Amino acid sequence: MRLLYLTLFVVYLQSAFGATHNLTLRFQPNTLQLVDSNTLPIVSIADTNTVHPFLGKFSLNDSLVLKVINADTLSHNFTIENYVNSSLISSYDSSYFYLKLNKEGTFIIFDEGVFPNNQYSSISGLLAVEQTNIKTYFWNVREFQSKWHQDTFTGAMNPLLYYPDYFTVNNLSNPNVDSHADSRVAGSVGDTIHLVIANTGLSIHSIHFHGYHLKTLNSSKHPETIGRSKDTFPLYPMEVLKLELIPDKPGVYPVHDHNLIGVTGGMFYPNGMFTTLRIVP
Ligand SMILES: [Cu+2]
Repeated sequence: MRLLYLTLFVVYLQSAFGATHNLTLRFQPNTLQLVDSNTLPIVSIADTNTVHPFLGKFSLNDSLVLKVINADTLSHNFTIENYVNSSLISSYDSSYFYLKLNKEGTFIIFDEGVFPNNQYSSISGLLAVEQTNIKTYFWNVREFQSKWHQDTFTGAMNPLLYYPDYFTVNNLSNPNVDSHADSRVAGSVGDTIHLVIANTGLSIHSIHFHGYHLKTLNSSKHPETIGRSKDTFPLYPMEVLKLELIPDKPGVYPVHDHNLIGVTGGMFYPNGMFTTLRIVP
């Protein structure tokens, strides 16, 4: 009987205070394959050795025991917006963080070191603390200037000479976004679909949806836009938007950066920030 009470008490604690998760993230020198034959040296921040942007999904009031290893030759400032405030981790050192996930939303994980070098040359991730059963897609969008990448590692990077030439959704460009199931939005007429878009680049991107209007549920930088229903959504650097899509008709409709240079890759159109929504009856 005493054991039963104890078990019930533990179940109560877990529902009231959330589960505890262990996670290890690593700053790792890496190579990003672009949509053409070009590659870029970058520093990934992820739980595995991948250049796909990290996405950690947890429930509100969960706890996170987070170990961050810096496997790079340079120091990095580990930051999670609203949770971890620019913690310096020396080369080949590590840090532990204990996070109580009591703030709902999606937050950018990035290197808040020397701006723009560190933020730019690191692949930013997302921490999603969402209390929902609704199907949610996550787009981590950004741009790259291929010539800049050698400069970021020698310190010669000049923000006044920024002319990006590759534009990505989750580090993929058209046509590869559509073949990535976690990136390509798919559903049925009448579904409620959420889409979180984070701009982890240095440029403004304006995402244009064909076929449907979406509603802004949240914006980390422009709360005055919450509740608006429209088809084009500007995203400022480091802004996170949460949108709601309830498709009213079936079809395959394009979504793209309305700044048309953003639909190119290595000067080729339409090899950039372009994907399609696939809605079935
Ligand atoms: Cu358009």
